[in-house]
Amino acid sequence: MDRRHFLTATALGATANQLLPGLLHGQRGPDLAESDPQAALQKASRTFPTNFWWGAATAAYQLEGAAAEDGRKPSIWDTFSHTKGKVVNGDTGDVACDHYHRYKDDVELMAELGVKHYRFSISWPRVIPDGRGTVNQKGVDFYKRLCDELRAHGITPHATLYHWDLPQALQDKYKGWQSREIVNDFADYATAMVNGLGDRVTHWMTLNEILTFSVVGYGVGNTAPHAPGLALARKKDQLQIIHHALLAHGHACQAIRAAAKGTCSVAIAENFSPYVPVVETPEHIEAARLAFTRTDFNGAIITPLLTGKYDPYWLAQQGAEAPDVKAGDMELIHQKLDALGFNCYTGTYVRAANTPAGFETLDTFEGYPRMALPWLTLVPESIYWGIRMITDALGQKALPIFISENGCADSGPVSSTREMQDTDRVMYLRQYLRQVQRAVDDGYPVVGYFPWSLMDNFEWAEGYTKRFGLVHVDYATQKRTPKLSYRWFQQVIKSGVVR
Ligand code: PNW
Repeated sequence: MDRRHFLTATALGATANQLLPGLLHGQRGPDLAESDPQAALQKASRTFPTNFWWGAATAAYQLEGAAAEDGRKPSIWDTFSHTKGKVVNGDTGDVACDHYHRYKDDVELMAELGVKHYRFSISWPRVIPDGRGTVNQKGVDFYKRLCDELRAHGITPHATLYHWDLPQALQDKYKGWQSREIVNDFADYATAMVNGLGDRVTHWMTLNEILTFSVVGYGVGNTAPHAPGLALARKKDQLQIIHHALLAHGHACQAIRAAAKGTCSVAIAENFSPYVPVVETPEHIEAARLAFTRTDFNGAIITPLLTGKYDPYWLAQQGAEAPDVKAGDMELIHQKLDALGFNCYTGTYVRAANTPAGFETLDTFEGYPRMALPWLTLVPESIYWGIRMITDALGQKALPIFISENGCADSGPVSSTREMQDTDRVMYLRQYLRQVQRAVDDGYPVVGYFPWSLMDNFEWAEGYTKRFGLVHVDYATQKRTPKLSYRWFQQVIKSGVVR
């Protein structure tokens, strides 16, 4: 029995089987492996399972606009983007892609692309403007309309509850994620959303990228800071924020399941750091495994999420900076997940070394290939090793993984008169997707892929200067134009093959 068949035969629980029918059972035509190795190699090469989740991803503040409409109140990102000098060109999400009004056109673009899954986020201050208390029905109704439109086109909605737009009221009231009070407020918000949308949404994600909104939002000295833009110098303060986020996730998982009327899938989208063995030999693969568990911040986030414990090696290194943990916290954090979302953009090369930690990470030099953002080095194998380490380093053999984000900013051209030839994005996505396919072939339980992003949108501190979309947006006219990468991805979905 090979690895893939072993996994699919033993690993998946009933819930996953109900939600992912046929997906992990290798429905890729006859398996020729036993009879003809050469044919099997060709057959296996670059094909995806027939029920693979082909999707696209976005987030509320980055594309909705309508910032003060129908009762929505400000989030920390409204405040931050309206603060002079925080975002390039003083850009804000006030209008963004005007998706709030143009969602029907945007669903049409998804349908034409061929995606059957769509990952979006709910704006907390749109649906509970003060963060706690009264639900704003007009806000909930927008997501009802959106979900109805998606479902009418055969597209499954995957809703993320928190993609960084914290209600400003909660930042003002108790300093947002710095306070443990947020745990209950977030769970109440989750309950309200399942009550309001649970007849339309069965696939939920709690949080997006704990590391980014905690350490980059509240931490120190980042050159492209995020809201609320604080610079808490003590590492303990940052780790406490992470701890609150982990608790909020756990409490929300319970809240979603308690409020759901039928079967639902609960996940989280995390950008844990993938480490790539620079040479794929056993000693360097072991080094990658050690790096995965021992390096900041995997041991602080993905390890407790999936195993219920902070990594012991990591924790010992924190000393007095370790977060305060109350009785019962780790149990609350450690909720069984139906799936794990992996946001993957780049990674770090590693090799075995005679160091106390047992490995060393390698630098990327100045001329190393990177996409149109300084941090976005091209490391396609990061997506394979990230998937693999969830199983190999954290022992999560039964956990379906989907790529909840993967993509790059392009270097143009931004002409609206002819096709946008984003050949750099085609190159980037093709290389990463081949590595996803490699993980599928190796038998790792990869169930879906959501490129970031469906369309150009507000790229946080970079404003509108960085474009991650498969679809170009002319912000002056709101005209949408599919780029070359959209056509390329359309073919991938249609054929189930990455070429
Ligand atoms: C993600 N890094 O953030 C977010 O989830 C999206 O909202 C965002 O638009 C997208 O990636 C592109 O930036 C990241 O430094 C921020 O490695 C920073 C990093 C990765 C992802």
